[in-house]
Amino acid sequence: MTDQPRKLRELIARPGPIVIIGAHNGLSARIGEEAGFDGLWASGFEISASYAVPDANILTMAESLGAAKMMADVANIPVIADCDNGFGNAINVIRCIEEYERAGIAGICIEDNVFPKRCSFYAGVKRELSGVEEHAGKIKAAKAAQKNRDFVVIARTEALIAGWGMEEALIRGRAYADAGADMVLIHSKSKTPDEVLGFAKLWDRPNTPLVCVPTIYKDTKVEELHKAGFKLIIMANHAIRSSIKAMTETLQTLRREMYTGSVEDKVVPLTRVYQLVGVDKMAKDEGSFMPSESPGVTAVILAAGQSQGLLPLTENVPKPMLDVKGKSVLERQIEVLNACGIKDIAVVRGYKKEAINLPNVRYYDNDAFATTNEVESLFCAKKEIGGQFLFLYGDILFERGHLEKILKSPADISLVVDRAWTDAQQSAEQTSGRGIPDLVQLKDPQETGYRFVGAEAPHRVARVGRNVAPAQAQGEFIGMALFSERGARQLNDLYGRLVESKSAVGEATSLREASVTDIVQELVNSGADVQALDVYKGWLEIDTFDDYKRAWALIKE
Ligand code: SPV
Ligand code: MG
Repeated sequence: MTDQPRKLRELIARPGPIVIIGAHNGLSARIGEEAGFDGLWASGFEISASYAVPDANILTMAESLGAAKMMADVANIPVIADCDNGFGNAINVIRCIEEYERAGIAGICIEDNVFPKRCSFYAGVKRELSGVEEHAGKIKAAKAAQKNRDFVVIARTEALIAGWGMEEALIRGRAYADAGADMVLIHSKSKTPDEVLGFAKLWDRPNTPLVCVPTIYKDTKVEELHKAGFKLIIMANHAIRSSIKAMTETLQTLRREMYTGSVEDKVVPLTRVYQLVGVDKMAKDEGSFMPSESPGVTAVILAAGQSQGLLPLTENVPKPMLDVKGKSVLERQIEVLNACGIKDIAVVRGYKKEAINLPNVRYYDNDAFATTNEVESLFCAKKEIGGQFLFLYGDILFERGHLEKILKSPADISLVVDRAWTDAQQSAEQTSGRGIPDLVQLKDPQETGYRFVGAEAPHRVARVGRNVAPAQAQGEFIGMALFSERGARQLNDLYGRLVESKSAVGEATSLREASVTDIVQELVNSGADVQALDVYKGWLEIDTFDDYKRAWALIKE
C-alpha cells in the first residue's frame, strides 16, 4: 500500500489508543483488516508457527520479510513488523530496515534479545539480553538507515521477561528512547498488568509513547492500558491460535466421521473464501481483458431489479435466483442458452448481488439499481453489446423453441412477441394476478387477432410498452430480444445521444427511468429495423405469487 508509514504516523498523532492485530500471511491480514483493527502486527510468533518452527530466529530474515510483505501487499492499514533482534547486530539491522521499508512496511520493532533469540514465553530455555549500548546502537543504526522519515522504529526491552527487574527495564527503555526510538515496548509475562502499569507510571520520556503486548495479562482492557499511558496495544497471536483450534477440531471430526458434511457447521462456506481472495474481481478482469471465447451471440441477462411483488420470498435473493423445482430461474435460462450453443453469458446484478454467483457467467453490477431502471442496468454491461447479442429479462422462463426461433431472425432488432395475448386478453387464466404487460403494436397488422404460423412476412413493430392500448395491441413482448451487430451499434449510438440530450425516452421521462422497451421504442422512432417474432404461449414471467405458483405447476421435473 502507498505510504503506510504516513498512515501509521497519522494514527500516532490521533488521540486514543492504536490497537493492532497479529497476523502471519495475506489471508490473516485481510481478516484482521476486515475486523476493523487499526493496523497489523507481522508477528514473529505467528509467522514461525505458520512454518511449524519455534519462534527463535530459526526463520531467516527473508522468510520473515516474505510473510510481512504478503500482509502489506493485501492490507490498506499499516503493518508493523516484528523483527526480533534485527536478525543480528547493527549491520544486520541496517539491511533489515532497507528491506522492510522497500516492502511497504510502516514500521518495525527490535528487541534487546541476543541473536539467536528465544520467544519471551518459552519456559526452561536459555535467555540472554544484549548490552544496553549494543541495542541502543542498533536503534541508532535503524533510524539512520530509514529513507522515509515517517517510518517508525519501536525499541523493545525484555528486561522484565528476563527477570532483570524494573530498574533495568527503565534504564534500557530510556537509553533506547534517547537513541531515537519512536516508541518503546515494555514486555511482560506477568499474569497481572502490574509490571507494565508500574513501568508506565515511572516512564519519563513523554515524547516517546509506550507499547505493550497483553498476552499473559489477558484480562486487562485496552482502555485501562491506554489510560495508564500506552499508545500502541498489540494483540499479538490470536489469529494463529484461533486457527489452530479450528483446524484441530475440524480435522479430528473429519477423521472420526469420515464424511465431509460432518464439519459443515465448523467451516465457512466456499463463497466466504472466494470473497476473501477476490474471485469477483478476477471474474471482472477476465471479462475486461480476455478475449471472449465464443465469437457468436452473447446473452445479456438483466437481473438487477428488486421486485416488490414476491416479498418476502425475495428478501434475501433477487427474483432470478428463486428456486423453481430445484433450480433457479437463472440456472434454467443458462441451461437453455447453453443448449442452443450460447456459452457467452453476461448477467447484470444489482439487488442482493452476492446471491448471484453461478459459474461461467460474467457479472456486471448496477449498484444504483434502486434509483435507476433497466436501460442503465443494460449499459452497465456496455462492453457486451458491441456485437450481436441476445437480451433477456432474468425473471422469465421460456421454451427452447422460442430461443431457437429468434436466433434465426435476420432483423436488426427482433422482439419475441406472444400472440396468444390477443386471443386470450379477456381470459382470466392469462391475465389474473399478472403485472402490466409490455404490449406490442405492429405497423401492418394484416391479421390482427389472428395467430401467425410458419414463415411469415416480417412484422414491423410500431409501438412497444405498457402504454400501448390493449385494443391496438397484437401481442405481448416476452422479454427476449435479439440485436444484430448493426442493431447493437444503433442501440449504442442512441444511448450515447440520449445521455447527451437528457430528454424523455419512450414512455419514461428520463434515461434513468427508462425500461428496455422505452429505448426500443426510440429505436423504432429513429427508423431502425425492429421486428416482432411471433410465438404462441410457451413462456412465463415471474413477477407475482400467482406467476411463481404457475411456474411450479408448469415445470415438469
Ligand atoms: C510476537 O508476536 O512475535 C511477539 C510478541 O514478539 S510475543 O510473542 O508476545 O513476544
Ligand atoms: Mg516476536
